[in-house]
Amino acid sequence: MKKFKKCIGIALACSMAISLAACGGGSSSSSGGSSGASSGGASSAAPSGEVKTLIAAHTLDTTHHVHQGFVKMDEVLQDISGGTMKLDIYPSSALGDEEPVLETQSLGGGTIDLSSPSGNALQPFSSEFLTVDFPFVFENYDQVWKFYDGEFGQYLFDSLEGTGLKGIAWWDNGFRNLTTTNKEIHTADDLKGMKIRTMSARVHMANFNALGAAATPVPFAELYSALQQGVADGQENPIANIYGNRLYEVQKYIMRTRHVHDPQPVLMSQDSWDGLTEEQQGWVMQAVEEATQYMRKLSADEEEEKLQKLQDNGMVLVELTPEEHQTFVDKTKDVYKEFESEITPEGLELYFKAVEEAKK
Ligand code: EAX
Repeated sequence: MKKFKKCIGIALACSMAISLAACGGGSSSSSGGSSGASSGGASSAAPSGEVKTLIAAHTLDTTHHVHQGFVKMDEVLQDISGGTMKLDIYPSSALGDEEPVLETQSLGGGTIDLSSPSGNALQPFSSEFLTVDFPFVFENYDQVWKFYDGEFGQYLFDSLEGTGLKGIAWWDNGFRNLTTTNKEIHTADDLKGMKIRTMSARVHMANFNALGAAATPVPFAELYSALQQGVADGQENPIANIYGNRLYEVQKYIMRTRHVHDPQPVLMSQDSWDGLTEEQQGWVMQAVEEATQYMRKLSADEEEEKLQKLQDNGMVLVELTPEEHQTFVDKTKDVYKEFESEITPEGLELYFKAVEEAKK
């Protein structure tokens, strides 16, 4: 399995190198003059006068707070490095889906330096990341950021050691909500037999199967057309993603289930990181920290506004009563048990302790 994945990763790295060259990414993009500042130069620091360009990839649209986070990071990076470092940002799955992008990053070589995937895309690299998808754990952002900025967030990043990936920040995707094409959902029973698109994340799939639906994994880039063609009867995503991908054109109802919070960590290729000077590493960390504060605030601030825009565009908001909401909680309360044996005892203990702390 491992070997097989590596082959895919290498094939992807090659095809991405070609597509990057075709897009004019990498070497030709330095604003500071030299054409030598490229994605291929990760193993040595850029000589003076050259601009070190980091390639950043994500799956979201340009209105999304993840994209805006990278834009902010680029601004800060250019500013504090005196114009010697910058980002080239590839949104909307331009360089591929989250897991293949991570595979490419993990192989090094600077084809892709940075990405910000859903936390669960890291599960093939560290099974400790299965915990991030456990349903109905956090109720608000205070709890979420206390949790990820604390000991367990660091533990998850540490668990990536040796994978070729380095976690440098915890960004936000958002709390996920259910939408459907033509059926109003009030209780878990209403979901029986419905095909619900999920990410290919195993806990998400188990969650929707436990609710009586048939979890149907589809890559994010294909979600709109999958819904349009009736491949699935509904899907689940944070409000910003539903809005940014115009899912209101193919979905009628939105239920505020907030069934799981989805962290969107920022990952750097370890090889790219190791190729930076200490000073450059310091700039990257300062830039990503400023971008983190910025994007978290943007995400929270824009949620209600984007929910209103979904309704302005014809979606019907279904607010669940506490009793209705509880039916979803009850049906999924044992989902985490299916995955416990894959997580280290040390990790599980730390996880439960950190959840309790975050909710105090
Ligand atoms: O990580 O696939 C999804 O539904 C995710 O929310 C998206 O790719 C952002």
